Amino acid sequence: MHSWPASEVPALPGQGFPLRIHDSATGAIREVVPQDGTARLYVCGITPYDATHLGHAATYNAFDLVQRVWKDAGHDVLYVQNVTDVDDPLLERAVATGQDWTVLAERETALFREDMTALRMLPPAHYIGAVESIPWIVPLVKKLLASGAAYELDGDIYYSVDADPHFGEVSGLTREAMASIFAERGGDPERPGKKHPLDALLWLAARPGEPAWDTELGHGRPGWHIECVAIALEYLGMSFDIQGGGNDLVFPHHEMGAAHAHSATGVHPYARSYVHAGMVGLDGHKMSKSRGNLVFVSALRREGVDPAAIRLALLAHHYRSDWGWQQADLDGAVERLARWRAAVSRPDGPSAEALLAEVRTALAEDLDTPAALAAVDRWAALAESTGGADISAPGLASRTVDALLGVAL
Ligand code: 5CA
Ligand code: ZN
Repeated sequence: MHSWPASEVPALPGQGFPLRIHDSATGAIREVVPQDGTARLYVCGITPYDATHLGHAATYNAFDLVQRVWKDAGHDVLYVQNVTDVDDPLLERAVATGQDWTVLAERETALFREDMTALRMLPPAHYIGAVESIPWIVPLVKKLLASGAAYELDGDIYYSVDADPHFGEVSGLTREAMASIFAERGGDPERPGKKHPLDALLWLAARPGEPAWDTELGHGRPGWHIECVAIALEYLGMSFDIQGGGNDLVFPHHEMGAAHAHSATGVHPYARSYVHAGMVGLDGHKMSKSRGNLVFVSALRREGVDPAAIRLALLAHHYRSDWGWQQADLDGAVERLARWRAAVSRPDGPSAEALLAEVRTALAEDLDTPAALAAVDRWAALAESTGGADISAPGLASRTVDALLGVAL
């Protein structure tokens, strides 16, 4: 499917620093070293049954910054994102609201593109739907069946978690913890006939009233984890740099993905780093489509909120922390945006070279956006109080904020 338009990334003098970022598998902040100059990133995309909420936006903001830091450090970036355009929650919502599931998915995906464009998120080079990826999923599942890493159960096909000796290394969870999370997040540990309760669906035989495709695996539709593996392998290959998403995807989604991919290719690791953004909540609960406690990006835009202020509100929180959205987040961001815009609108100001270095340093160290924002605040305050004689400073400060934080002043 088509992606969305790229906003310009202004050129900055000099070069940024190598990205160091937290990896869930090792629990450490490590330097990411792209193998051949090209940094490869896969980020789990939306399931398009509702509009983009601020939690989604926060997660995509984090991975947008990853790309900006990489580009600033001189790398090309190959970015891939999926759309889970056929899956249980989408089909259930379509039935509940009497809509055609394809119409629902297309409408919400279109709105997501608009939101991402308004927020100046860099677009993926490949934006791929689950339905589009079926031709790559089928041979992968066949391979898993042939090697004994997958088995059939009443027409469905399961991945056998015992097939991968590395299973468990992404999340580091105990089997007990896995079992309880698996049940909460769409797994079916109780189903009779499974070899292991944690075994995950690769392929679902057609259910009455549900969409299905005729393939060599039979009439059915793909499971969720294999969708992302198939798309990532098609465009990035094994051992790509970062598998990203929110921390609700650590287990089972990214654990299973790593295992499916290892069993299918014999190569380890699937991704060099697994990077996870914190959950954004509202009124004490994770913002989620199923709970309905949502603040939509598109609703804020309709109310006339400047998308740059939405983005600044997200940037004020460290990407790894879980936090609760409050009106004060937006009010603070609107006020900060006005201060920054006033500062870069002056004819001259204090030199912005140190500011550029500070923002680069902060972002390269595990995307420390609160520190980056504080550096811009200090520069803006100095511009306001003492002024300065550097006529190139407002332009450089503006380009720094635009190129590295994605906020156009
Ligand atoms: N389609 C799958 C991924 S393959 C999916 O999880 N879709 S989603 O629409 O539920 O979420 C899209 C992205 O937003 C995922 O990376 C997810 O981890 C992230 N996300 C979902 N809810 C939140 C939240 N409340 N806060 C932060 N990130 C969130
Ligand atoms: Zn995914």
